[in-house]
Amino acid sequence: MGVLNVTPDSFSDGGIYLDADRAVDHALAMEAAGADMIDVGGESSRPVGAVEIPVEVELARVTPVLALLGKRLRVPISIDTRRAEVARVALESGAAVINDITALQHDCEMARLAARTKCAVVLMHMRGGPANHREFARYRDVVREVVEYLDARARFAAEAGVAPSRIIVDPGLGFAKTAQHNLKLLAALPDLCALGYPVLVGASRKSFVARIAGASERNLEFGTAAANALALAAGASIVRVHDAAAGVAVVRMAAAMAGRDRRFKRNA
Ligand code: PMM
Repeated sequence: MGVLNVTPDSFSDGGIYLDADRAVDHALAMEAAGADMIDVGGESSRPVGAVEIPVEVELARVTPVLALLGKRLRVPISIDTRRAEVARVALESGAAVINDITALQHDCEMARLAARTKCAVVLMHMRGGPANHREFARYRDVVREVVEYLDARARFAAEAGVAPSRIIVDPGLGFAKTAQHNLKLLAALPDLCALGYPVLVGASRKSFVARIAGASERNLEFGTAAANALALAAGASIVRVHDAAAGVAVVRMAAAMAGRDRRFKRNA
């Protein structure tokens, strides 16, 4: 999943793709690099000081990009939003996935929309909101609490009419989590996979990667690649990345090592 943040203030790529034509070029380049899905977001979830924007602003950022992408992109589009109004417009422009970092909790219309349109839904774990989640990074047992939360949110989605086969879960690395919490969750991904839904992991360029691997561009990219490779080996199905070419190389290598590349079957 290649990330397309159409925001002035996102953590790692804020401001770069606010211009719709540049955003579209970047999405097409990620597709050409092998990305299987493009995640379009118009609201920053930047850890410090993320400012709540009106829904009109979010719509004004993503609508032109979605309109252009709908005609040109072959891979599915995912819309990264907490708001049903934004998701509805995106789905009408051809998006196939709602990526909701509040796991359908922020907007009570979201579950109904997902059920009605039969789109896929990413349910991510977070506590608090984009502006204040850091204050909520306290757990007795982070793995158990995240797994139980996502289990409950998936049940909620299914009860609202979302087919279980369209549900994806995400531990929400960096959202109300310290570096230690993120490491515990990455190590325990098989527990999350045991819920039976595909697992999405978003480690790309997050501050815990910078803290552990180093904050230079190169260190961030290698740190991201290492986190993604091990997440895939532990059962993750989707990695959300800013550098699609690097992400695709990691996914291909991990898939081949797991025996899923037909060209290199182990017993061939
Ligand atoms: N991270 C960010 C934004 N959206 N969505 C999902 N499902 N999982 C994530 O980990 C996630 C997300 C924040 O990262 P960015 O601002 O660098 O895109």
